[in-house]
Amino acid sequence: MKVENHVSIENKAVAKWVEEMAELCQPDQVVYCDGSEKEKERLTHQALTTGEVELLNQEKLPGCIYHRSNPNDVARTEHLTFICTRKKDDAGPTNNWMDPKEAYEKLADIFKDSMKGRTMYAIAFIMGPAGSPLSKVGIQLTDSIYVVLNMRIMTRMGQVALKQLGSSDHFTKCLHGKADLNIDRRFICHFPEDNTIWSVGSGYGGNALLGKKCLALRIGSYLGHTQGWMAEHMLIVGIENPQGEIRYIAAAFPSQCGKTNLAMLVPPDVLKKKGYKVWTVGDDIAWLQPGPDGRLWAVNPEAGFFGVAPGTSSKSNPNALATIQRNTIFTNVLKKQDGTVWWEGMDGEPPAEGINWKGEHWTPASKEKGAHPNARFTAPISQCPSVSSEYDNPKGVPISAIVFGGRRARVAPLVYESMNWDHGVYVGATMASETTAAATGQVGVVRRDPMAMLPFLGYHAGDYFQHWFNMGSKVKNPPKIFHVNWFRTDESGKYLWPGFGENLRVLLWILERCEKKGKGTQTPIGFVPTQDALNLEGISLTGAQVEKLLHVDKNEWREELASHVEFFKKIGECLPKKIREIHASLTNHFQS
Ligand code: GTP
Ligand code: SPV
Ligand code: MN
Repeated sequence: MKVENHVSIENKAVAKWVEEMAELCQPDQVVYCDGSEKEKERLTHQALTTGEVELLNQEKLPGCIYHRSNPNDVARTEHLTFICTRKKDDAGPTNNWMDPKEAYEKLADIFKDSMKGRTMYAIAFIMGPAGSPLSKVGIQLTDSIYVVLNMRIMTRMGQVALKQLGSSDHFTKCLHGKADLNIDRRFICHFPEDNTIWSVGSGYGGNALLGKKCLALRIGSYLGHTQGWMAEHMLIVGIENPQGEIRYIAAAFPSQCGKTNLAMLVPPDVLKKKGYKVWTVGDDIAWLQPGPDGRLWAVNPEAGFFGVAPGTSSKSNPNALATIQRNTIFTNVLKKQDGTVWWEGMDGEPPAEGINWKGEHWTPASKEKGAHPNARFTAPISQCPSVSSEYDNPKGVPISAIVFGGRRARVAPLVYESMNWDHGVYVGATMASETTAAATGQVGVVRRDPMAMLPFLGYHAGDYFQHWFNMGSKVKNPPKIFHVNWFRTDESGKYLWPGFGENLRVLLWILERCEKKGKGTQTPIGFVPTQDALNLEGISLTGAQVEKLLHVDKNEWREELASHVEFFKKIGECLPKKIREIHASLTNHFQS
């Protein structure tokens, strides 16, 4: 087996592990990546020759490439994702579990000789800013150039990561292989006790870019639980007021529920004119830890966006659109005749024809969508016009408010503030959302998705809730906790709230509440803005619409609280007593 070193591998633990995995997978050669521009060019060139990626119009989209994944491999597969702890109970009732020994054997069978005729790339990467005490180093092995090219956008990769690792053997071992992309031989297995991830049979997003959901959330949440920090499915955004002060908010919404959009929000004109600005720190994942000043601090472990393309337009998310004009990888969107790209919900008329996400000729009359609903762009955060100067700060940013949210046509008001940290944890733990195309399976079904982490927890959900309670007592000035819902509808199914940039109005109320200023009415579920508390200058909403948006319907909430009990049953004995106590007290509030 040939080994190509573009970096010098002095770390013995790394070299030994790579050798063992190469022995298993039998690639023709092993290539250690350095993360350089030259390497990117070389790999892109190779992937173009095999058709793994296609070149887009280099005049209009410089540095951009296109990838079409296997049509059976276009979203995360939650039913094929496993937490492999020695004790089944440690994975908890919300995760699929496999015995580690069985999982290693089963996957080794699939990995065995699977890279014959292929190259194995070894990618050292950091999740988190270089030099941050919160950062973690991983080594990913993969037989997909598409994955390497994505990892170099999404993470700090190559030399910089090996330098940070030094001679330490503390790194997450991430083995990834496409094998034959057979869904019956697809498994995404996490071994938190061994700091190891094995993923086989998929080349898509969260299944294959192992630094993202696998390391930064599943392994991360497990490490956070043992080490006293938190790994969360949260965006991080900074709001600058006209006085030039910036406050940071972290918000957890399930997949395809608006994190990227909120993270890159463009203020509506009336607020822009007053001097409000919005800064993007992260759009998907936050690692949070108590700071020495008694506040909670957050870093974004990623260096890029793996964002949902459909629905991205100059109206909904102009910052995203500006970010993806160069050096971007487009996956499963529609490729136009002129070598540019299109998706449903983009500006202007649909193109007269193109090649759709399945590789078929497409016209607006086609039954099939042009872009897959979970089509994505991969782009460096540094290209975002609203990128925060703090995104690379090893210390992170202090968090003033935590926001939970989901897609709820009914029940949940536009915004409400929890009564205190513990009640806020309850709000997060019992949140629910309608399912989306980010994972395979039915779309539009309401499911409980605690803290938007249901598919991303690396341990028992009950212990996770307790960890949240404990973190609150570790932080002297914990952030206030809120819940938002941009997706409430009227009788005809239309969204009541205009959303997108207008969401800043809600964030401003949230920040006012953090400073004990904004006006709120107490309801049994917490504080909602008074009718006049939200700044609605320049948008046309009637008083009746605002009332509907903020309404807390007693009957709906009684039903909602009753259904929480079903969820508690699922969590079982590990459910913290405090959750039941808060449930009892909320139920009481609704007795009258
Ligand atoms: P993941 O990357 O899967 O974690 O998704 P995300 O949470 O980052 O969601 P994203 O911002 O990409 O938005 C997903 C979909 O929700 C897109 O189709 C958006 O257009 C839509 N969306 C986002 N914000 C709003 C909003 O405020 N109102 C409405 N109605 N739709 C929104
Ligand atoms: C999500 O599904 O929450 C994503 C996309 O951010 S993936 O990387 O595929 O998990
Ligand atoms: Mn996500």
